[in-house]
Amino acid sequence: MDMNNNYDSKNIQILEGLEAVKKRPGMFIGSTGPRGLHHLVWEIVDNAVDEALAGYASEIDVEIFENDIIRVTDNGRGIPVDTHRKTDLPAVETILTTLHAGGKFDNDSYKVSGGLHGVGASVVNALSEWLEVEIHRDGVEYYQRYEKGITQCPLEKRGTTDKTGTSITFKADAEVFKETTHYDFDTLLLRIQQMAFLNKGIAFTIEDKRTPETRFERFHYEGGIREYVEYLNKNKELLHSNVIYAEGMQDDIMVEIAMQYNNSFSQNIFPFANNIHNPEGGTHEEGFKMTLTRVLNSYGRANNLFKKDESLQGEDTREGLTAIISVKHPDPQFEGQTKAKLGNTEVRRIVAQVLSEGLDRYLLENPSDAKIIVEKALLASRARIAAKKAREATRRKSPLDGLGFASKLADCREKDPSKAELYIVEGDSAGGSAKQGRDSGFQAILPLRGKVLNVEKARMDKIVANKEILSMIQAFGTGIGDDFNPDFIRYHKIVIMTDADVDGAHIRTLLLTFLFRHMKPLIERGYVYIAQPPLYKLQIGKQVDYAFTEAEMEKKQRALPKRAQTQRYKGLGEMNAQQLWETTMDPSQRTLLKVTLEDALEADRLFSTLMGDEVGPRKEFIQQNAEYVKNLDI
Ligand code: 28G
Repeated sequence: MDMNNNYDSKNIQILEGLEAVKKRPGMFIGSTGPRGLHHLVWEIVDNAVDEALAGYASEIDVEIFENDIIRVTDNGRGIPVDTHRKTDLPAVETILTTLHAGGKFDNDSYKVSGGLHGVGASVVNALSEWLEVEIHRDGVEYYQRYEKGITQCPLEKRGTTDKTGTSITFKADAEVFKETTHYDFDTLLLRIQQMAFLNKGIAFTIEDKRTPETRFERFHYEGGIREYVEYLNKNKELLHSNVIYAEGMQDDIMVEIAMQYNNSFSQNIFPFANNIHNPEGGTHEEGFKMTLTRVLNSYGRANNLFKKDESLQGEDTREGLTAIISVKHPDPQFEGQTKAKLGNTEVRRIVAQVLSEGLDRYLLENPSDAKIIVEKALLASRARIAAKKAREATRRKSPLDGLGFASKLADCREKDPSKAELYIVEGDSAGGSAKQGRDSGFQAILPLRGKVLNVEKARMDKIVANKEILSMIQAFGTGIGDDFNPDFIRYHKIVIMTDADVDGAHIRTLLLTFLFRHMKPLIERGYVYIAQPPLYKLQIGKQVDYAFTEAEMEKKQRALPKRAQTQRYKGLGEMNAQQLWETTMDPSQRTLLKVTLEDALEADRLFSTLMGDEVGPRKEFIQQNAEYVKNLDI
């Protein structure tokens, strides 16, 4: 009787939980778009990672089957199957059907991989058309199936086994994920590789079995984040060959830091908490920056490397630095919806201690590296002071235009940034057509004439001396460097319009590199776009149509009653003003590609590959330009 009551109330609780998830899936997994869909995989993988971090699993396999069915397998202990006294259900069924079962039913382990939402396997189950779990434990193989989170059969013994572990197979519910149930292999692959870097020793595999030509990758890094830093620095010229590494544990909080300088001018510091990247930083990054500045200053002073009155500012010590800070915390507090920032205040002090000890020791044991690092920071410091003087000087030249020279900007009448667009156009002739063709009410045109500087190879003093870059800064209204303020932007659409050839791709990359390195918030806010001019014109008499790819051109050609005359545009300059407007600028007809940088780490690798010293990878990129836009646009 008592048992029955309990069983019924348990059942009701399960159904209520399921209803809540199905009613508002976004509350649990962020969205029902592609992100939310991929999130299902991460929820399950996170549980496997927890089992591995607890020391019981060494291998995690992810498979994608036809119809976008996902299977995740680990070789851990297997989810327990014993019947829970209160619920009368096997532990595995409780975990897979009860909301937040993790928190309620076990307080034995601390979960390290919180996941973005950390909602647990029951949410994945509720949002799956079906889900099957297979457990190998104590010599027995167990199996259970669920549909939309509802148990289909009692936990079943299927035979004996000499393995242990858990395997979960599921198919996302297309009624929930209405937009798409397609998994992007590269998205899964990148995150799995990242997990492998962040959790040393765990072997991950990923296999795509959806098409006959299957893809398979294995990631296993005994060096963990040390190897991550090496990977990120791969196409860069290193200032010292060793990766500096420090680790430590305090109050159950684990801290790992890996860092290495290269000869570039950009800083790449990537902080993680519980395997989640925190693009807005937080206390771990603060502790790191603060300590790096303090340690390098005291080393420089103690070893007489500074001229008198000289000292390093924080930014000087980060020029050319690639660093990973990884914190694992039993109770991480994040700020902001997307866990962009870590808030736990005690972490600042612990990171500071770990880095201070590790870096002091490294500098002491490697005096020649130490000297190179401090001198790099000193150069940065001197350049920073010179750049400031240069900026002030150019500003003083003309009280009228802020930057001291006449730009070729043809502005629009609209002053409300949310309604205004700026087209950055390659070359004077295309600039001319764009000026004639545009709607000057809300479209401004900035033609670029000279060479855009490769900011990957220049310090701020040189950057602010480049005319093309100056006209952009002036047109944007945001300022640059210390003065940069994205709130002053004058256009919410900045559209890069270049020729569809190799030179055009190169200029576009130079522009994007500048925006990525020095105006990243504009990209993050979604203000940066790439125009898509057509590649072909089809014409029969007075009738004109356009095609954006060769395939589209051929398709259109086949659909026509007679053969159209085709023209391949080699550059924007070949289009007249009217054509440019119709195909590329008219908001009701054009396609714009929005530039997004969800994965800043990959973007950085991409830009340093493209714009760095190594010629091989860059050449390859220019040949595979289409792929590049896809990469930026994930
Ligand atoms: C394959 C896809 C995802 C998992 C385990 C192993 C245990 C476990 C998972 O326990 C909490 C604690 C004990 C009931 C723990 C096994 C202790 C002893 C586990 C996974 C509740 C859950 N033996 N492996 N959960 N327990 N792998 N992979 O989900 O009391 S989840």
